[in-house]
Amino acid sequence: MKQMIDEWRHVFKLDPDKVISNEDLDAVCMSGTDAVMIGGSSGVTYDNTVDLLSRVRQYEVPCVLEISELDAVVPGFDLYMIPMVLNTPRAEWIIGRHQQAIERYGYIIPWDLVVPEGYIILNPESTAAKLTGAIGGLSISESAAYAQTADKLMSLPVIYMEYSGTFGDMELVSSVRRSLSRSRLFYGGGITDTKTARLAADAADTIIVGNIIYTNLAQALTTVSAVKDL
Ligand code: 1GP
Repeated sequence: MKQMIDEWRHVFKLDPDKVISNEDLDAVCMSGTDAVMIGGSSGVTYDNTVDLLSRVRQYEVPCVLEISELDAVVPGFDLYMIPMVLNTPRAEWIIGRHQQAIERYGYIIPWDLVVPEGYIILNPESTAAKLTGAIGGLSISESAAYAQTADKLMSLPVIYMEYSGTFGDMELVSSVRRSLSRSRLFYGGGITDTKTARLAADAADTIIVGNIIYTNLAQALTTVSAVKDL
């Protein structure tokens, strides 16, 4: 099951705290994207996560949960993505909450469906950066060193470069990708059209498209073919 991520080039990320009509959800799930990821930085609850999962489950597209809230972990997803923030001095976001979760729920965790993600949060204005106290203004070499720590020391299967809300520095992203040996590089943030989708897909292994789904669905849908045609 976990191997499916090696094939992903394009993922739509849906926020359980945002409203999406059945028609728009149909377009997202039938778009040809490789997976739908459910996750958000605020307002994620058990109820809104169950609701979105049950709607996406009417389609064949793989559906994975990116866990940000322990009380909103819902059974029935294909995979569970677990962010471990690399560029924060606050240990709770690297390992602390994870340790507490495992102490409480370790006996029921389906480990074969769990995929840890080494997060590098690069937009200091984003909710995730503020929440986790992410260190901003990272250079290429500092970012690559975080990524290599996750790749070579921690053997994390995924590094996620998170620019949520703004389009990132593609030179930095592609340099980080070149420094990796085994981890897959996910990129998310500010992909809004064919051009930004192609640039990001050139720099990273997998691109994540989020907010534009809610502000301009037609343009969001063009990002799928932009990547698949590369
Ligand atoms: C957010 O990386 C994703 O977690 C996607 O970012 O919402 O800016 O597309 P956007």
